[in-house]
Amino acid sequence: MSAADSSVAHPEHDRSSLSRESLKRAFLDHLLYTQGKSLEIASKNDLYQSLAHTVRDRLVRSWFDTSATHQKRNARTVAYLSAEFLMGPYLGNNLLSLGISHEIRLAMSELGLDLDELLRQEEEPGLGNGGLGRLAACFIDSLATLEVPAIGYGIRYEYGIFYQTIMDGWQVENTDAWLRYGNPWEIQHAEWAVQVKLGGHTEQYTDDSGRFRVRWVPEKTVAGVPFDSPIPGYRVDTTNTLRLWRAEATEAFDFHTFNRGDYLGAVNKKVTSENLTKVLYPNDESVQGKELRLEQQYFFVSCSLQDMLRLQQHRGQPVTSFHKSFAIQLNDTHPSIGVAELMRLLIDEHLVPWDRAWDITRQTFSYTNHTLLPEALERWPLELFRRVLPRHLEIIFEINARFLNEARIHFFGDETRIARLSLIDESGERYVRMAHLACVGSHAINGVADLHSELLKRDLLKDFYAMWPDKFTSMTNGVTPRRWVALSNPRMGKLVTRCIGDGWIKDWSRIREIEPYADDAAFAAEWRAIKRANKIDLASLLLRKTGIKVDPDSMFDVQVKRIHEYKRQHLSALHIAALYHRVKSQRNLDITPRTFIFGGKAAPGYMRAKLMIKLITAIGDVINHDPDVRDRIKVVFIPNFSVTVGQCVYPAAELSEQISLAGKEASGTGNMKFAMNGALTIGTMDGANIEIRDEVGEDVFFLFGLTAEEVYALRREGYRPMDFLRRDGELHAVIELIRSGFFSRGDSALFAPLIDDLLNHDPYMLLADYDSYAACHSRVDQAYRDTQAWTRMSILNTARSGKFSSDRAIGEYCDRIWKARAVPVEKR
Ligand code: CRA
Repeated sequence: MSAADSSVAHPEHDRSSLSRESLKRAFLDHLLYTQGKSLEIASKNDLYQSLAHTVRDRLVRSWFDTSATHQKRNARTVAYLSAEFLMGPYLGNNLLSLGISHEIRLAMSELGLDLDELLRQEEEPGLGNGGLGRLAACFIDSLATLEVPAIGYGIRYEYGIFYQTIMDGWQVENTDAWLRYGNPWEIQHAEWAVQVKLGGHTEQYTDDSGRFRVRWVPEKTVAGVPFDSPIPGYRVDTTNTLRLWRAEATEAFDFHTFNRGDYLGAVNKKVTSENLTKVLYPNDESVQGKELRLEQQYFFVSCSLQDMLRLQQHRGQPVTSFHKSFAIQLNDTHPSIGVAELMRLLIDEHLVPWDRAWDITRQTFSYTNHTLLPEALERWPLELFRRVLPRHLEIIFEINARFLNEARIHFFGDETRIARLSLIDESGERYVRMAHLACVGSHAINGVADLHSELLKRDLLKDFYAMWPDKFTSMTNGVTPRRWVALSNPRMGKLVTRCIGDGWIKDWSRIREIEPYADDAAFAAEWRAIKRANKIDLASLLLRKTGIKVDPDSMFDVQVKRIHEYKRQHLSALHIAALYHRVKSQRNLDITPRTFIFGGKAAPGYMRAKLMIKLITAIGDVINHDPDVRDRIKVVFIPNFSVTVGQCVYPAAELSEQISLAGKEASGTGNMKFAMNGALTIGTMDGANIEIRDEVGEDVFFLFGLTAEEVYALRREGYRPMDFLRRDGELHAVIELIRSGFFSRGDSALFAPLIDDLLNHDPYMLLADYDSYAACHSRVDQAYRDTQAWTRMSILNTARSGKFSSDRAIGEYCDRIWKARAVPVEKR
């Protein structure tokens, strides 16, 4: 029995539908009636689909008891609006929530099937780029587990984040046709479809009662169809909903074209409408300013707001108390058009007067900012915006005029500040500033870690902070201990449960209770054995995926995250090349054997990031094959890092690389997953690293590098990377080695774009931090040799990671921003 199946009784445990016999029967029924197969001829996918349906059936009862309760109680509902939900595979997590993994495993094995193999069949829905999308997934897990009424609203992309392969060391993108074999976790609700207008123009008129009104005459209308997936809380009766919208052509629209006799034209327009939700933009923290992207954002936000208004009506509540029923969180600026859309719906369609509508809107929305990077700040060229959303532009102008009047009183005579605050950037070509719309239309604004929130107040949003200091708050991110410990690391879960019970799964702060075991030799030995077993699992995955054999007794030093210059994977690459240089120049060098593991995707158009992947794989290629290294250093790049791969990586890691330039990583959440699973952090004073270090203690954290303050100071003084290079002989040699083409079969031009940039500009200050990083790694090297001390640190690290559960984060959002509470579900 795994930790996941521990003694906590699921409320439905006594139900006969969860018995092994009925699970088996239901499974065989689905195989026959849903898949149309018998056991003898079923494909692996048939088996997986049947099992998934069997499990889904067992969620349906609590799913609609949940919505019935929420409706009856008219409970304040959190609507989490996010362009991305990076859910990861559902099956394992749903089994965990229901508490039936053990029974299912037995049921399957009695049918001669292996549950693990079926779990591996699931294609994960990769509907997100990285941290932001995965955060949304952790948050809806916590909302359900905390029994808070909530709906996740997003887009049902037909193609999620691309599937990454590595060819000759380069990233190659492949389409992710995740829906190819069907998605058993969704239910389509055609009856709740809504219509979304796009383009066209507006007209003013006076209605029958003499009221001045505006009519939006769209160029086209697209239908939004909701696809719902159940989000069960862990061992509670609450099953919330993730509602993702798919774009379809509207029939009305087709008829119009048909009537003109243009059959092919109608079909073509149908295809165009459906393009809206075809593909996820694969950029993490950079915007492309593409019309389709604005349409995607508007589409899902409009669908979601119309849906909430429908629910409001269904609950028998007036639109004017919308803000009492819904707390809408904007996950970054992607859904911020919601501010203008809710205003439009209230004013144009529900005839609510402006001031009242504005009041409702502001009380409804709150905004989370996720980055300070300028290239991620969304702004739309005004003309493009007008073309897609003519009515919204008018509304934004009106919001802006009223807002700037208020600002002028606040900042009397300070017109440069007024221009900075404006929702319209008029410094050159005109743009609509989406972050400003989000700030003005929300009652709360938060950053995702304390440093990030401070920097928002000091830099990016300083004018808004000066105007409305009380709107600003900090909410440090968190991750769910269900998926990231109980499900991913069952060995550790079992050990912890044996020692302190299984309360940690729902209340991760209780993990503290293992702290005394840090000095218990037997516990430490088991802890080590578990890490080793997890490393062996990962080693076999690496062998399968890359053909590279690694030593499970070497230190697993891991950096998995999106590939980005600010995250500085190339800093690690420089250090690895330096280690190699050392090994080559000192024959008998005594080093701790290490396996450097990398994983992550580069945005397809981000050439520098793609070159960073090539640099890592190229260095690895030389090192992995050089007999002088004697296998003491291995470098592996795992292709297609995803939630599924992450579940195998975090539990096996011993050192977690969190090495962004201070002030650049808003929070990070991988850092938390590593810490919970007992990997020590080597990191800078950036994002949530700072808080991790505060919690685990400075002696359990390998700190290096400039602080954000020092980074600013150095930049102010004028940063000259060459000054740092001259001081460091080893670094100089390494850079020359790369530059000479040593790692690129003599091609000295290949890495020039990266290297020249480091020497001349180095915007992420690798050279300034290099020394400190390399010295820190020497301390890591020494520390790892003392196995007992290392294990002790690892245990303490996990024991003190209690703060980083998304349950804590969601608790804070509920108290401080959403004013939402738990509503236990009444069973029918
Ligand atoms: N890329 C930040 O960079 C943060 C997550 C979630 C990011 C991470 O440091 O942990 O958000 N920002 O808050 C982002 O997507 C648009 O900005 C991220 O995932």
